[in-house]
Amino acid sequence: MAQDYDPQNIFARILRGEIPNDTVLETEHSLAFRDIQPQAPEHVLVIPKGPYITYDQFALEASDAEILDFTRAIGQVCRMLGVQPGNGGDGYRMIANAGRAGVQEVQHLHVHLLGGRALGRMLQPLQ
Ligand code: DGP
Repeated sequence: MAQDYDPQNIFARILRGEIPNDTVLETEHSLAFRDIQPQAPEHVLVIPKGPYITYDQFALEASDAEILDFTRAIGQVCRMLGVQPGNGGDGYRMIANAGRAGVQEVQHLHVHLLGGRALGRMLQPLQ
């Protein structure tokens, strides 16, 4: 069963301006801001402004304009942070946690962009 979007989640409140944030980029359909608990020197969250919870839901239900804007915003933030490989950047990791198994804490779609240090392997291999 699809999960209901909770308009009181913390990122919805950020989007309404009820909670301050350290904005990196704002576009028509997306907002990028620094994570409050950074796990790397560069740790930015990119979120769509629409009420989407997970990436799969966004990918299947968002408008073309929202998907284009969100995708371009992610690319732009990588360039702004200078983490894109080549041109001086050393690389980054993009993570979208979803649901219980993905350990998603905030129930509004967000992509983590992490960089500025060696990030190690993604996950431990299965035994
Ligand atoms: P996730 O596990 O993918 O749902 O990660 C949620 C992230 O959101 C976590 O890295 C901390 C961040 N976060 C939680 N509350 C706030 C907040 O009020 N402001 C900002 N900037 N980040 C937050």
